[in-house]
Amino acid sequence: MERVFIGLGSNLGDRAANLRGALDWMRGRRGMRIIRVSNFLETPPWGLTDQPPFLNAVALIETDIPPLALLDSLKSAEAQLGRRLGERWGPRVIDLDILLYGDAIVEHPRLVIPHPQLLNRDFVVSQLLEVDPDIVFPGRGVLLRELC
Ligand code: A4P
Ligand code: MG
Repeated sequence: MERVFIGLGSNLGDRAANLRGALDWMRGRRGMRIIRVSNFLETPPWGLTDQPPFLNAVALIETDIPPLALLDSLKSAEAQLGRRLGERWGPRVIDLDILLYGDAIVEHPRLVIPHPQLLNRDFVVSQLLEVDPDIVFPGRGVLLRELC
């Protein structure tokens, strides 16, 4: 089993219900177990700033689903939960990102882990540390909390 941190974000519709819907989806999934979930945090839009504020959360799960299969699974969850394709970084009902996957480093055309924007987004770092203050950042051998 790998320890995987999933970033959840929503800025359309009933944002809290959307995050809860995604967590319920994970709970019902074979090969996936939720260990801990951060608080839901309202954050100003990052990247494309002309859009509504987000509600963000981070979940720590244990899973034996390999990284690319997990990505496909999360993408299908997004579609089931009502996400329509939109512009990059634009408003969305639900966004599910793989932030960290154990200590794996993945550089694939469809998947980059650690998530490329992770260290640029303070709210992601603080929610990761809320869920586990002792995360070691893959590849660097340092504690995440010492990187910020
Ligand atoms: N992809 C590559 N690596 C990953 C990964 N680690 N996890 C690829 C998930 N997906 C990954 O993602 C586009 C493609 O990225 C996927 O098909 C996958 O192959 P997407 O979710 O369809 O589109 P996106 O989310 O608009 O793009 P991107 O680059 O994933 O953006 P982010 O980083 O998800 O940013 N502001 C606040 N306050 N809170 C937010 O949550 N989120 C975004 C989206 C922008 N601003 C935000 C927030
Ligand atoms: Mg995304």
